[in-house]
Amino acid sequence: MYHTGIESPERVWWRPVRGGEKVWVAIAFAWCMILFAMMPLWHLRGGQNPSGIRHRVDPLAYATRVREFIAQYQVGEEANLPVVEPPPGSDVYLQGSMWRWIPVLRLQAGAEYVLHLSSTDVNHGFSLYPLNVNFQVVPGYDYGLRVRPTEPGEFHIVCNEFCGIGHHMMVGKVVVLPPAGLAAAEQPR
Ligand SMILES: [Cu+2]
Repeated sequence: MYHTGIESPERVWWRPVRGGEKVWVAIAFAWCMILFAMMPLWHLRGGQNPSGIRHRVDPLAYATRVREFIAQYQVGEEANLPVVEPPPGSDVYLQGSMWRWIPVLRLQAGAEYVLHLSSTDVNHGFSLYPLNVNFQVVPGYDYGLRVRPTEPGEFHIVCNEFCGIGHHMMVGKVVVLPPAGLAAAEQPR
C-alpha cells in the first residue's frame, strides 16, 4: 500500500510527544523563565557589579586630571608614553583615547588603588591581558574601581571595543612590582 497526495493521511500519522518529553520541555521552559527573571534581578541585587564609584565627568576635565596625575608621579617614559608610579593607596587615573592608553602604570603588588577609567572621545574597552579583566570605558563617565594587584609582572591593556582605524594598535601597559618589603629585601647591598 502506498500513499499519494490526493488521499489524506491517516488520522494520527505523526508520533505524539510522550510524557517524558513533555516534562523536559516544561523543565527547559521553566529554566528559560528563571534565567530571564535573573537578568534584571541580578543586575539590581547581584554582587557582580563593580564595587567602585561612578560619576559623570567632563571629558576635558578628566584629561586635565590625568595630566596632573602624570605630572605628579611620572618616573620615566616608554615608547613616547609617560610612566607613572603612584604611591600605594592612591587614586590612579587612566585615560583611553584614540588610540592609546595613558599613562603606563607601575603599581605595587598587594597594595590597593582606586583605578579611574574614562575616555576622552569614544567608547573603549579596557581588558587586561593575559588576565580576565574586562571593562567598558565610556566618555563622560569616571569609573573608580578598587583594585589590588596580586601578582608581579607585566600586563597589557588591550582595547576591546572597536574604536577606529588605529584600534588594533591601542595597547597600554601595567607593570606590577613585587611587594615593597620583598623588593627591599632583594636589593643588592
Ligand atoms: Cu579600540
